[in-house]
Amino acid sequence: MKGALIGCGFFARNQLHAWRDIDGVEIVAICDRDAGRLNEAGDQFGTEHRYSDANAMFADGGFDFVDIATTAPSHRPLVEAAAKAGVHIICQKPFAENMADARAMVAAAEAAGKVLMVHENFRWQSAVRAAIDALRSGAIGTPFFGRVSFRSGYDVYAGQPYLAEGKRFIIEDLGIHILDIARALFGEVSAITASTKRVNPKINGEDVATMLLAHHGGVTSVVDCSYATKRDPETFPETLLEIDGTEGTLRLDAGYRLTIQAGGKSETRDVAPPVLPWAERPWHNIQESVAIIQQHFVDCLREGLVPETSGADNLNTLALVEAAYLSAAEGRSVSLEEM
Ligand code: NAD
Ligand code: 89Y
Repeated sequence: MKGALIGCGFFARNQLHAWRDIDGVEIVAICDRDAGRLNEAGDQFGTEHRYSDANAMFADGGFDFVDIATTAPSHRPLVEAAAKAGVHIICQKPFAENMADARAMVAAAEAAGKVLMVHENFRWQSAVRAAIDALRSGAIGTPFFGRVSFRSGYDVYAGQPYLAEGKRFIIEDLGIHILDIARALFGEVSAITASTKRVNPKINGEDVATMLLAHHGGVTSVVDCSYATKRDPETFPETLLEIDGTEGTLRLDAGYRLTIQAGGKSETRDVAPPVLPWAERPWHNIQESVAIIQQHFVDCLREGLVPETSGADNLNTLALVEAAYLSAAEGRSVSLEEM
């Protein structure tokens, strides 16, 4: 299976490492408007075909899928060009800048008969996946309350300076993952209420968001995110969980400790992710999930299956992001039907 990658920036090297490790997959072409980044990635990964223009790359072809690793503003034109070129697509989050673009991208891939998956990788982190699997297996009965929490003071602006510049920040960049985990755990959402705050005066967007979700299945969840939390130990980039069910509780605590209490028993497991050979702490958690989600994409292509985090599925995560911003702006609960 041959692939191409567009966007050789901060995060793409994780994706390139992960593709290199997947059996039977080769990245044969890369593209970036920035010649320095293009050549750095090309030299590191030995990629011969290098392009500054994605349309020229699609015109030359010679690959089965494209991995779009650029930031959101370029996603719609690139997904549409990929669909027109007749290749399968994996696209980074945030999938799109608004719902209209996201729906158009899903429609373009459907019309072309190509698979479109969003690189929504946090639900694929092995510690989070262990919690999802335990919950789905009924380990604590029927859940009725959940807290999905990501609080950190890690300097994400150093590697991703654009995060400090946008009018929107934490919900669109990070909260999107945490909201997606809430969906994976508790199902679809009927209404959301959100409040946001900017604590760091050096950035333009919000760096704190607290969201209350009403899920169709009856769970109430709190999704809270912060990049203004100065604490020791620093837990970046761990997502912590507290879930109450009719038969017990599940906790994913700092240090990747998963505790399930039910039927009078308490079991704590170490669910720390491995540090892959090309990974480094503290990013190893996210890096492992990149390898897992890309393997999932390849498995789905080979077996003709729809990826769990398909473009169509991700419309519901993106709708939560949009609804959260609307709720915070208007100071009211927002029904997802409004999206
Ligand atoms: P970046 O700005 O460092 O890199 C993006 C690269 O894309 C740049 O080199 C830029 O020149 C190139 N580019 C942009 N538009 C292009 C176009 N039309 N044609 C060719 N090249 C183009 O960004 P980043 O920090 O690597 O983030 C990329 C995406 O990955 C973002 O959407 C971000 O949210 C996401 N991300 C995801 C995770 C995760 O865990 N899933 C983590 C970090 C970043
Ligand atoms: O861009 C973000 C992401 O997707 O995961 C963590 C991050 O790099 C900074 O918030």
